[in-house]
Amino acid sequence: MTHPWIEVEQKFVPRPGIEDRLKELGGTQESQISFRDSYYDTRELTLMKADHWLRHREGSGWELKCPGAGGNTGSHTKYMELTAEAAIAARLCERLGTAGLGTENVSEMLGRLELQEVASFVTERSVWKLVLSGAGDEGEALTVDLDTADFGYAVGEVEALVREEAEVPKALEKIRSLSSLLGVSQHEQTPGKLIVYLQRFRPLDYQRLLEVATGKNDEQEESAA
Ligand code: V4E
Repeated sequence: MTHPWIEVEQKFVPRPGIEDRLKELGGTQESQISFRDSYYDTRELTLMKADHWLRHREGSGWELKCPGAGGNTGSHTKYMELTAEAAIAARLCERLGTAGLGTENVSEMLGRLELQEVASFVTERSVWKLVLSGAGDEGEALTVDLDTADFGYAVGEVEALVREEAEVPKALEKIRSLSSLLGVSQHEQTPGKLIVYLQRFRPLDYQRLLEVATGKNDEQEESAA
């Protein structure tokens, strides 16, 4: 089986003139696309609380993002992206403690696992590709996505997709270099579209996620003490 992709990324607030800056740095606009994402979870947000994000993207299908080895720290994040339905189904059963559903079709599993739509929104995305000169491996471009969600939130993302954990440090280095050239601070922690959607439209769910994140931090601090 092919390894799933590991997505390494840093989000940022797009400043005015960002597209001119991307052009100056040799970037090219690859496409302008629009898609609807619908996120699913149990009523108790069992998946999101465990940092698992199940969505259906119109035109691409099902995707499950889960933490990569070593977890996520600092301003950048690193997630494993599962797109094969059999792999998604197996991970969902593992997380939700069920087995023998008799199907690997994710749409069919929703009802049986009591997964319901938590958020749904359309994104207008401008996709840019850029190869950093002097980075050694000229062939591997970074992607910069400039997104605007239909509920009025704009966010940018510098992203690299790699196959192996060993490739992550280099990807991170490139992301940091490009972010710095774009005037993005290494410490900038910009929320993604879903988090802002929950904050605005499902404040109680947002609060529950925040409590889990804070609880985790407390535990980490306690174990480090
Ligand atoms: C991983 C994750 C979420 C799922 C959405 O991921 P995201 O990268 O925001 O999707 P998108 O559409 O912008 O990019 P694409 O997949 O097309 O490249 S929602 C939240 N997280 C992780 C996370 C977290 N646990 N806590 C906080 C404060 N932010 C993010």
